[in-house]
Amino acid sequence: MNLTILTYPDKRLKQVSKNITVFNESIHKLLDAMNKTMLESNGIGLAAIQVNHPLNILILNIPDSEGEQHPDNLMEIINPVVIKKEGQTTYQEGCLSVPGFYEDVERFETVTINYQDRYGNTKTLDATGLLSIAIQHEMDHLKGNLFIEKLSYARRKKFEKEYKKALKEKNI
Ligand code: QAP
Ligand code: CO
Repeated sequence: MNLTILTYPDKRLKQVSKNITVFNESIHKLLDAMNKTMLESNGIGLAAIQVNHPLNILILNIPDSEGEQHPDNLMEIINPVVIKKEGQTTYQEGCLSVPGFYEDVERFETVTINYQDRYGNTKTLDATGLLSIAIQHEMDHLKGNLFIEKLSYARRKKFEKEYKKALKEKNI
């Protein structure tokens, strides 16, 4: 399966993703292809909608304290639902669909989610730190939202200006 990452301002990123009801081989193939695409693009998180599959699937591979990623740390999260959220934290976020732009975003400090694994088994996860931030970032994708939509008016203007300039320079 060959996947390409959609980038802003592609309207397909605004689609609302749908739940998975059948946990078959085609879902496993999509998950494996998403993992390959994420690793090749130096990502730590990817939602299926970013590769043009509007399904409630996200994957994460949070780096260790040395900044290294390990295949064992891959998380596959299907049909996530936030059941608890607490506190407040700010982190300089980026996104594979908004390449080259990073900005501070406010998130809940901790979230608890219910989700399903690739076999359809239901799980609960208590997330803190970067994992919590990444889950919230990726779950926004499932609703058709990008992190730039959470910026203040002034920072959003700064983004539009910088991003348009970068797009122009790429197309020389
Ligand atoms: C989402 O983001 C995230 O601009 C995952 O040129 C962000 O993997 C979770 C990336 C912040 C938690 C905190 C971005 C790669 C990767 C770029 C990513 C780029 C190359 C972003
Ligand atoms: Co993203």
